[in-house]
This record gives sequence, structure tokens and C-alpha cells, in this order.
Amino acid sequence: SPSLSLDGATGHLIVVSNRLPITITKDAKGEYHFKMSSGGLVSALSGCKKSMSFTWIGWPGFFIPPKDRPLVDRRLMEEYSCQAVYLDDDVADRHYNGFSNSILWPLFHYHPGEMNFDEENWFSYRQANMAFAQAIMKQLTPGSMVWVQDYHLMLLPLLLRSLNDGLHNNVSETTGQVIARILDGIQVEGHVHPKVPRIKLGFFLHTPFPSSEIYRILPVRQEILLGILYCDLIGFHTYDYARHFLSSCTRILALPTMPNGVEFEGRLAHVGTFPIGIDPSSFTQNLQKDNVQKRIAQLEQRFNSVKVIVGVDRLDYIKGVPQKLHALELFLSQHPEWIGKVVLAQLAVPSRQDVEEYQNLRATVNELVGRINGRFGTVDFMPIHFMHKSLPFDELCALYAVSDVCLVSSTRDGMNLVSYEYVACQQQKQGVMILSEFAGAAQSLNGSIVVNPWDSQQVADAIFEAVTMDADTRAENHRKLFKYVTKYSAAFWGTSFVREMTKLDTPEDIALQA
Ligand code: GDG
Repeated sequence: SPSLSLDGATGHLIVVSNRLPITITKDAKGEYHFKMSSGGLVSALSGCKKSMSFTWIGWPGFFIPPKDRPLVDRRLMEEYSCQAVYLDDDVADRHYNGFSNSILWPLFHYHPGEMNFDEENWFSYRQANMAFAQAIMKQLTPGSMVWVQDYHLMLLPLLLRSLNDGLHNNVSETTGQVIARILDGIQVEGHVHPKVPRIKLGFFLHTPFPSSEIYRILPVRQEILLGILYCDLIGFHTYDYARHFLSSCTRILALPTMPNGVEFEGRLAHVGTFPIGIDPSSFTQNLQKDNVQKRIAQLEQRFNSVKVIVGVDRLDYIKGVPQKLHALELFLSQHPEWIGKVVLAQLAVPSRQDVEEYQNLRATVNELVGRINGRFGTVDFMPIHFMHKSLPFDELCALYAVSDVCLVSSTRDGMNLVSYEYVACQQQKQGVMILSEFAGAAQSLNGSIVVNPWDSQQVADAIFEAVTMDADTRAENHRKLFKYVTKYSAAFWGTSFVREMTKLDTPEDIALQA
């Protein structure tokens, strides 16, 4: 299997995420097709692939009948060094839509009102995490490093330790009770692979970790914290998220914490800040392609007398799309001289359409777009170009490149990579970045106009400032932004996390030293 080399350290790296980075489809003839997917996590980890190699473990996205699995497994491993975790449809649906996206996602983004807690969904979350733990066991070799991604898999570190290392016998009474609740009723199916020594576990959360006052609403708050405390290293995008996690450990589990970790069952679970980035060269190089240059020229022609504001969001309630539309409406009503001279090109990528809140959001956004276009539109001009679809990468790059302003209005967002991608595509135009203070990116992207998306007046003023900003100020801001985005890339993020994990002692090392 592939191995990682970082400053001489070697060890087999296994990356685990809910979805594999491959979109698998089965055609009418029953043949399987494989294609790389898009999305924040895939973009970031694909960036890391350039500097380190790893096996990637995840769910293939739909039910694959057992008879087809050997073939799928072979192609995934040979062509993409991936391994699938197979789940029954019902477990997969309850794990992904039911618990991950209807409980943890809304809560971590400060939307407790959208949270629907349900015992069966919680059971499936535990069961699915156990299926992942078993799949990982097949890939472990002595000294393996396992890097678990995101909120879908927060019990996985504990469950993997329970299969491979055994959980400490003499844990505290509270810990023992929480573990018993996690394991209650879930099954270890079929053959369990033999244990291997000296494995290291890391976890990275791509969403915010909320204030402990929000986090403590979660009915299974102890279980989820304990799930990741079995790691050697736990990473967040920002210092604030790490701090919120540490206070939750103190308040909910009464554990001693330090700025760099949590003392848990005789060990230190290290906590650190690792802001994610993008693969900037994949954008800068793509912009050089003939077809992309042609498309840029076409779009520039099309928009030659207007300023373009670009918005690129999954259609998710955390992205603040209604807030963005309200601000645009206010801007146009206060600056009628700009009607016909500014357009918002808003790409809203369909997302999680099986979850009710997402259907409601879609209706709200459709209504707002219709109202604003109806109010300010004419026979030859519409202020909002609304696209409810996903665009090919070339088209997305061209759109980023021709836009004068990028507007990110998330009400909460772990990081937000769209802002980084816009900066990477703006070497020619040096456009203006307007960024919500509630996106993790606002902590790093110095050179943007930072706004509170709930304050429509402030956002409307920022739009005015952006469309009227002089070229020198734009150039100076873009220079700072571009420097940051190229230095703190996805590869930088991935290698920093893994290098940090490499340096830490394994639980066995610690036992030997004691
Ligand atoms: C989560 C966290 C965190 C979007 N539309 C199209 C398309 N995209 C790509 C973008 C970008 C990605 O999807 C979106 O990434 P974000 O980071 O903005 O947002 P989430 O998907 O919510 O990601 C987020 C991230 O994880 C990483 O940790 O930053 O806070 O919520 O790469 O380019 N790509 C293509 N066509 C589209 O229509 N090709």
C-alpha cells in the first residue's frame, strides 16, 4: 500500500471520510462508472495528494449489491487507492440524512431549531461508525496513521480503539457508562481483522465547533465528545472552534484542559488549529487553458457594461443566501443609479434535497429571486442570474475570473473555500472579496471587506464600497489575499496535520515510558 514520506517519517496513512471522493454510477447495462467528485473536502484532500499518498476509505454513496462488490473493490483500489464501506440503505440514510445532517450539522452551525433528535437515527449513526471501524481494520498495518474527517464520523476513533486496542479496563465510572451507551445494541458484523500495534488516530472537523452553550443542547453530548477524545490529535479550522471544544470538555465531562489538549484517561488528546486551504495551482493553471480563456473573453463581452458580483454556494441554510439577496435589494433601492449596472451571478448548487429544511430554503430563495428580479428587472436587464445547478469546473473558473466582486454571506461556515478560490482566479482583475465574519475564512483572509450578514445595511454599504473601489486599493488588497491563499494551501494544511500527528507518541509509547 502507498506510504507517506514527510521529512523522513514513514508510515501508512489512511484517510477516512463519509463519502469516497469518487462518484460511482451504474448504467442500464449494469456496468459501473467511476469519476472524481467535487466539494470542499475533496478539493482540499486532492490538493494533499500532490504531496503525500494515502488510502482513502469511505461510503460509495448508494447501495451496491454484495455480488458486485469484489469488482467495485478491485477498481477502487487499483485506480484510486480507495476502499468502500458498504452500508444498508436504511442505515446509510439515517446516519447521513437523519443524524449527521439533521442533528449535528444544524447544531454545529447554531441552528438548534432545525435539530430533530431521534433514537433510531442515533442508533444508525453508531452502527455506521462501527461499520467504518471494521473496514479500517482491514487496512491497518503496524504504525498506521488513521486520519478521520468530519462530523459524520465522530464516534469512529473510540470504536476503532475498541476493536484494535481495547478500551482501558480501569476507566472512570462516567467514561465507562458513556462507552456502554455508545456500544449498546450495535453489532460487529462478520470477521474482525487481527489487531495491530502502534496505530495513531487523528480527527479533523470541517464545520465550526459551536460555543459550549449551544453544544450542550445535544442529547448525546457526552458520547460525541468521548468519541473523538480517543484520538492523538484533534484539529479545527480556527482557534475559536478549538477553544469551544475545550470548554465543552471541561463543562460537560469535567475534564482538565490546557490550551493544547485535554487530559483524558491518563493521556493528552492534543488539540490544534489547522486552517484548511485550496490547491491554488489547479485554478491558476486551469485559467490558462484555451477554452477557458475563450469563455472568459465571451463572458467579458456579455457583461462589458456591468459589474458582476459572484456568489457560489451549496444551497444550504448556513450560506446565508436569503441574507445576501436582502442586502442586494437594499443596495439597489438605495442606489437606483446602479440599477442596470450591477448583476449578481448566484450559483446555488443543489444539496441534501432529502432533508426538509433544504426544501423550505429552496422555496424561500426562489421567491426572493423572483421578487427582486420582478422589482428591478426590465426587458433587457435582470439583476440576478440565478442558477440552481452545479457548473463544470472550467465554467466555474471563468465565472470567478470575470467577476468584479465575490460575496460570501454565510451565517456560519467552518472555513469557506469559495472565498479562497475567487482570490486564486483574480490575478488579472483584482476584484473585491466581501466576506461574512461568521465564516472561518474571515480570520485569515486579511484584505477582504468583513461584514455581518444579518446587518443588511452594512452589506449593502460593502457592495457600494466594492463596486466603487479604486484600482490601487483593489490591487493592494488582492496582493495580500493572493499571498495568503498560495502559501496556506490544502497541501500545507494536510502535511501540517500529518506531520504533527507523526511527532506524537502512540499510547503504547506512553505506556512504555510510564
Ligand atoms: C465544508 C464546510 C469548509 C461549488 N459549486 C460548484 C463547485 N463547488 C465547489 C467549490 C468549493 C466547494 O464546492 C465548496 O466548498 P466550501 O468550503 O465553500 O463549502 P462546503 O461544501 O460547505 O464545505 C466549509 C469545507 O468543508 C472544507 O473544510 O470550508 O466551511 O462547510 O471547492 O468550488 N465545484 C464545481 N461546480 C460547482 O457548481 N465544479
